[in-house]
Amino acid sequence: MRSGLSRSCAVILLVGSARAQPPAVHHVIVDTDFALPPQDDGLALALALGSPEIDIVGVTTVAGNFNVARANADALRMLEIAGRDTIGVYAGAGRPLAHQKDAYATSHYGKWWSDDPAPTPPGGFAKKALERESAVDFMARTVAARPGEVEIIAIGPLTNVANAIRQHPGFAKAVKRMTIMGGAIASLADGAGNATPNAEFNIWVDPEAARVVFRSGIPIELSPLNVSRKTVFDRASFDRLAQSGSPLARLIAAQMGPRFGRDTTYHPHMYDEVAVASLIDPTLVKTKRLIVDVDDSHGINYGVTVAGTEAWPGAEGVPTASVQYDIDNARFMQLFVGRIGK
Ligand SMILES: [Ca+2]
Repeated sequence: MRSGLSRSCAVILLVGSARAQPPAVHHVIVDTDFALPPQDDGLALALALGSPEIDIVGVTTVAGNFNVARANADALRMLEIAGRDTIGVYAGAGRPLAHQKDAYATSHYGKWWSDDPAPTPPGGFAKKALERESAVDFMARTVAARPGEVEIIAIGPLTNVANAIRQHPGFAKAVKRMTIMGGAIASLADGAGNATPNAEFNIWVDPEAARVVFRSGIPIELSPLNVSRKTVFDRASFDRLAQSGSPLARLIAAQMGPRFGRDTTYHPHMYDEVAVASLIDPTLVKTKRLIVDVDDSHGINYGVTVAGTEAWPGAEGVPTASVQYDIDNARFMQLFVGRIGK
C-alpha cells in the first residue's frame, strides 16, 4: 500500500516537473555579415532576440553582404532598438582568408571588399561601442570557458570561425554545434547557386574558410539555398507583423513597408532566418545526412559546396552534416511573426 502510494506520488511529481520544463536554451554566438532589415541577417537576429530558446552570448561580425564597418554599426543599432544592448558586438574579419577583390566581385552582389565607412543607421549610430576583444578571441574564450555548451549560428562567410579553428587547437572539439546558412546542394532539388552558377554567396565569399569549417568535425546543421527556396515572406505575414507594434516590428515595418506597398509581386525568400528558426524548432525542416565539402580551387567551381551520401574521390574522411532540404513555410512564418511581434 505504502509503496503503491509513493509510486503514484512519484508519477505525479514526474508529470508535474515535465509540464513545468522551460524550453531547452541554446547558448549561441551569432556570427553575421550583419545589416539591418530588410537584410536577412537583421530579420534573423530579430527572430533570435524574440525567442526564449536562444540565449545570445555575443554577436560577432564579418565582411559579407557589406563590409565589417557596416556590420558593426548596424548590429549595435539593432540591439539598441531592441533594448538588448547588454549583448556585446565583437568585430571580426574585414576580408576573407584568400578571396581577392576583383572585377566580378565588384560588379555583382556584395560589398565585402569595400573600405567605405558605415552609413548612418536609421535613428543614428548606437550609443554603445564595440567590445574591445576581437571576434576570434571572444569566440575562443567563450567556447573554452563552457566546453560542449556553446553553439554558433553562422549566417555570413565563415572567416571568423575558420580563424578560431586554426588559431585555437581545441576550439572545434569544444563547440557544441554550428547552424550555418550557406551553400547550395546541386545533388538535391533547387540546388543552383546565387553568387556563381553553382556557388552560394556566403560560401563563395570565403571558400577557404568554409572548407576548414566543414572539415573541422564540429557538428553542423546546414540551411542551404535549397531550403530557402521553399520559403516566402508573404504580404499577409508582413501585415500581421507590422500591426503588432513591437520595437523590432516597427523597425521592420519602416524598412520594408515601402517595398511591400509599391510592389505587389514582392515576396522575398528567407535565408538566415531559416537557420535561426530551425534551431528554435527543428521540426520545421526536413533534413538528410550528407558529406558536405567545399571546392576552394581557383577555377570555375570556386566556392561550390558538393554533397553526397558516401565519400567520393577527394572527399575521403570529410564528416557528414545535417542538410535541410524542405520546410513548413506556414509554421515557419507563424513562428517568425509571433516571436518578433510579441
Ligand atoms: Ca548573412
